[in-house]
Amino acid sequence: MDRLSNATLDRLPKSIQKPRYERSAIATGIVHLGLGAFHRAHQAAYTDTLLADDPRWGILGVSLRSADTRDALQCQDALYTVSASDGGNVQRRVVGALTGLMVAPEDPAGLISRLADPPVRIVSTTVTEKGYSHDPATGALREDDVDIRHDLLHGDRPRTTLGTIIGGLKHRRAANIPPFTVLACDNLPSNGHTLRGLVIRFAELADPELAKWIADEVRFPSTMVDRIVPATTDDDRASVAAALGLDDARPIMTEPFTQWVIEDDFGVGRPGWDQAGATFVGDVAPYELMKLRLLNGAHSTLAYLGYLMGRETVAAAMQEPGIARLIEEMMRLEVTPTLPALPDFDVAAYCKSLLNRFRNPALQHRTWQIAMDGSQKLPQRLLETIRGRLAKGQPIDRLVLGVAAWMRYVTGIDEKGQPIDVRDPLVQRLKALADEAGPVAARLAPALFSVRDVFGTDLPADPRFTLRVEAALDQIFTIGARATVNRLQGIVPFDTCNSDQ
Ligand code: CS2
Repeated sequence: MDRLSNATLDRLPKSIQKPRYERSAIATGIVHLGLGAFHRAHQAAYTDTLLADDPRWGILGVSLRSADTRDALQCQDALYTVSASDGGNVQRRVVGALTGLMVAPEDPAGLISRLADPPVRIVSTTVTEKGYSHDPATGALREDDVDIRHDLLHGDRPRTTLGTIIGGLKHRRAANIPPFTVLACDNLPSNGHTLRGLVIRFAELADPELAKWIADEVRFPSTMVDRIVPATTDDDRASVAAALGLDDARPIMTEPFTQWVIEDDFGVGRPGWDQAGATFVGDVAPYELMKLRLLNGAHSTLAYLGYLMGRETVAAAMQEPGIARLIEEMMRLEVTPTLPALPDFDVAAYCKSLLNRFRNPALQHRTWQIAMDGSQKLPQRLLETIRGRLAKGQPIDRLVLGVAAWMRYVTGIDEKGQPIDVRDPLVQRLKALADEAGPVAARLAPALFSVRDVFGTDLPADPRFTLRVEAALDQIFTIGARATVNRLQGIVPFDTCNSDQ
């Protein structure tokens, strides 16, 4: 079968939307760091919608680690398919917004010079939580990180996202080119503000003059990004090829829902992303908190509990009556009251739509995928909510289940005695603590509380938190995750009903 490419675009079936613009006339106005599926399904799709009216905003997509995505997309002129399904209809479109592809480690100096191109006015990031080289509990720069130390010494060939951004800004300042706007698009609270603090701190260590210039001149708007985009499977590639009549080695499978709320604070111009459905606002913080605590908090809880119950996907985990009820109650009773008011926004309807999105049978979103990098995710997804509730003396019984399930998960052995492939930047430390403690809640919970990067110093000192997590973990060890959740929910398992008869 032929490959999707510029030359084969006109062979696409009519039902498949394709770029309505002349691709060769698109300029590169955005450099995006982190060319994963999420960016391609989200920001690149918004941008694709408006390129016909404004050709200034093509995207140079930069992979930060492996060359796989670049290699695959290169053979298809950086075109790819986005398929959106709610379990019924599938809408497919081919996105053409990528004007170039790079792999950062292959040519870090070349990347810096691209960042200094005058037409580039935005540098955006989806580098995942761990890509910010910061301490997730405090937001502070990890100054002792080996890659940060490397970049402080070798600013011309950076390894980190921060070093790359600073390298580009330094070049622009030296060449008297106005700075680009830095647009953070990861699931971090106040992501723009957080990134600004990290970039400035890094620059202070490297070049205080530059740090001052950045603080005065560079904008870092915050954004709330939302679209569920699971990793693509071979089955997805096969179904896309069948629909297109062409091979696409990097298709995206996602849901119809998409949301992007952006703080309207750009230095040197921005695309009219609102014409493509994004919302520009003065303050993103309430939207970010809502999304992080409701969607992502629920996602992580579903991931750890679901995985422990042997449920491979989020949709399958939602078929556990105990989990579905837990998630609904957690969002309504424990998370929603911690959120700042958003005028004209119906949070109850938002929660309802989240439950439907989690149930979407078309998304093969693996619990294992979401379980990754828990040490970087837990603080903003669950622990901040817990802090807020403890400060008001409110109960946290549902929220602690996700924390306890994470502790059980990082032991690296599941409930059937099988190994778990735990992926986390702290995996060695977590595993060592878990091995030393053994499967005993009274030992494992305190051992993991000592990981300050995750829990800070306040939570481990608050028995209202520690005793509840420990009790939940103890139940998970003794009766298993399913029975623990069901017991909290008062759900009598079917087999117990039978044996009672
Ligand atoms: C997920 C997110 O992998 C994860 O941790 O919770 O990627 C989630 O799917 C997105 O934030 C949805 O917008």
